[in-house]
Amino acid sequence: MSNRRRFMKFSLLGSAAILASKNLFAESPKSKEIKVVKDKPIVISTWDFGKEANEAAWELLGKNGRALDAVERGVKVPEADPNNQSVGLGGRPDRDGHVTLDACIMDENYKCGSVAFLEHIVHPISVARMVMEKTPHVMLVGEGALQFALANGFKKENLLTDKSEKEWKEWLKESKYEPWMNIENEHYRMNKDGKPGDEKNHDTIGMVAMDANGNLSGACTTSGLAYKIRGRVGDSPIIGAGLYVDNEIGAATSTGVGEEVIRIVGSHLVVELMRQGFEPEAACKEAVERIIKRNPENAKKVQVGFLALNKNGEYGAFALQKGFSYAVRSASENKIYNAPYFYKD
Ligand code: SD4
Repeated sequence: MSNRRRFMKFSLLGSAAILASKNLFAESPKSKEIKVVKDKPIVISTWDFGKEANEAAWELLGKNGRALDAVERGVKVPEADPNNQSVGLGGRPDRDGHVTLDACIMDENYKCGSVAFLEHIVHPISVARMVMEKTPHVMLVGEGALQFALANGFKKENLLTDKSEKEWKEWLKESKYEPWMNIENEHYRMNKDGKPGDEKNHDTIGMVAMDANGNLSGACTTSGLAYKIRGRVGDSPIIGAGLYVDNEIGAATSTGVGEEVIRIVGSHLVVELMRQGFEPEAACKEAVERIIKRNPENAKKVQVGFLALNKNGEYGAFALQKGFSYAVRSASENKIYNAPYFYKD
C-alpha cells in the first residue's frame, strides 16, 4: 500500500473511531442552581474552617491584593492553629508519631511549588511558595524540603501537640490500620448504622481565589491521613491532583482520601471538564463519579470532595458522601454551604 493510500485508510478509520467514541465523552450537564459571584474578587475554601481562612485571604483580596498572596495568607490560618488536627501545627502524626506535612500552591501563570513529607515547619505553604519562586523546581520532599526551609529562614518546631500525641498513643494500643474507612477524620468514620458520620471541621484546606484583576490562584495544605505509613504522601501536594489552576478556565481543589484523587488526577480533571463547558458543580460531580466508576464498593466507604471556581465567578462543589462543606467569601457573601453528594441515605 502506498503511503498516501495508507494515510487515507487511517484517516477514514480515525474519523469513524471519533464518531463511534463520541458517546464516550460526557455531556456537559447543568447544575440545579448555579452559584456565581456578582463582583470579583472571591475566595472559596474547603470545610467550615475555611470561613476563618477566607477572612484572612479577604483582607488582601478586598484591597485589590493578588490572589496568590491571598491564598497563601488564608491557608496559613489553619496551619498555625494547634487545635486543627489535620493541617500544620497540631496535625495528627503518622503511625510512628511524626507529623509530616504536604502542601502546594499555584498562580495564574502555571507557576507552582510544592512540598511533601515535610516535618517541623508550621507553614509548609510558604515553603511551597518559596520552592516556586526561588528554585527551578516544582516539588521538594522530606529531608531536602526541610533543609531548604531551614536555609531560607524557617524555624524548626515540634508540631506534635499533647492532644495529638495522646490520641496517637491511644491508637497505638490497637494500631488498627484502616486505610479506606479511615481514622483520619471523624466525619469519614461510618456511624454505627454504617452511614457516614457528621462531624466536620478537621480536614485538609484547599483554597482557590480570583482577585480584582480576574486572576486565579490556589493553595492546598494538610497533615494528610492520620497514622499513615511513614513516607506516605497524598494528593494535596500534587499539582493536578490536590490543586490545579488554569487562569483561562478556572481552578479546583480536593479533600478526602488522596489515593482516590491521585488516580484520576482529580483537580486537573475538574478544570479540564470546565474547559469542555461543565459548570463547576457539574465538573466536580463528574470527577466524583469517575471515582465511583473505578471501584464502587470502595467509593461507598470513603470521602472525597472537590471544589471549583471558574473564570466567570461561578463556583460549586460535589462529594462522595454527606458532610463536605465549603466556605465562600466575596463582597456580597460570607457563607458556608453544604456540598451536594452522591451517596444518599
Ligand atoms: C490526603 N487529601 O492526604 C489528603 C487528606 C485530606 O481530609 O484531605 N484529609 O489524602
